[in-house]
Amino acid sequence: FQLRHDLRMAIKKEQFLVYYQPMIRIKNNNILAVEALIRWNHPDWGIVSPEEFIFLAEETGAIVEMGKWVLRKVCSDHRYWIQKGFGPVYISVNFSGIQFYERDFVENIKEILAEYEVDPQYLIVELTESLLIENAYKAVEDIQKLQAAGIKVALDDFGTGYSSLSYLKNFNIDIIKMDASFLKNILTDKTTTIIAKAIINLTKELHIKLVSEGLENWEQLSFLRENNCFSGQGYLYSRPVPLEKIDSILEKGK
Ligand code: G
Ligand code: G
Ligand code: MN
Ligand code: NA
Repeated sequence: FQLRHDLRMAIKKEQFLVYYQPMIRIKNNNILAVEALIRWNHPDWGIVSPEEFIFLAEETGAIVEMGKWVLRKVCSDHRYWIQKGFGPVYISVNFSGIQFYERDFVENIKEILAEYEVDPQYLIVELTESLLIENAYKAVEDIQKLQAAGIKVALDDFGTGYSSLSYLKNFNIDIIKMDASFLKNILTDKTTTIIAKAIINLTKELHIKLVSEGLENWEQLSFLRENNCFSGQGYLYSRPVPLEKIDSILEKGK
């Protein structure tokens, strides 16, 4: 299939882009961090979403090189923001299981950060629940290694797996990203509202920072305000946008 073939050439042909989406502090609208989201600028198809090609990249193993490319780009953008006077920006990067279970996963990250002289404390590694249970023993070990290097660990799509509360006990997580399905249903489904409130309170007591994903409207924002949720991310504040655009957003928030 053509896309699979094209994917192998995409790094060399410089067709990948990184878009960024801000995570916002609910109580004051400050930008806490930006999430890096890869895009593929395909010569025939235009901007292709990772939903269309991440699984292909995983199948062929191309995901490993792609992931390193993303991290290098993120480091280079981080430096550029410092030069522009925005101060160091926290950047959150997604990793899939194939990447996480690579033998030198942590070492590779540390090397790239060092290569670009980026302070590890500004990197957030996003992992999913299902990834962690694949090999819980190694996951615990590598999360420790990441944190020992100063890197922060986020649990992405929280609440969607078979989960979930055992993760909080067994893995030392810095940040939880509550899946968008919660905010989507809080206004119509009472049970969802109760669970979302419980997640907000639970993470607070555990001193874990909570980011609510899929924040699209003012009603959802009021819910997060009323319940003192730490952070939100979604179209209400900004879609994932290319570098030029996130620049002007960061500039405003400086
Ligand atoms: O940005 P959104 O459009 O469509 O992203 C779709 C999915 O692709 C999300 O689950 C996101 O976590 C994943 N994704 C985006 N960028 C990357 C990346 O650089 N690496 C990995 N492994 N997944 C990514
Ligand atoms: O799986 P992960 O959480 O990494 O991916 C985030 C995905 O959610 C990306 O595809 C991103 O484009 C998308 N996204 C970000 N904000 C919103 C939003 O407010 N609404 C919806 N429906 N999707 C969003
Ligand atoms: Mn994510
Ligand atoms: Na998510």
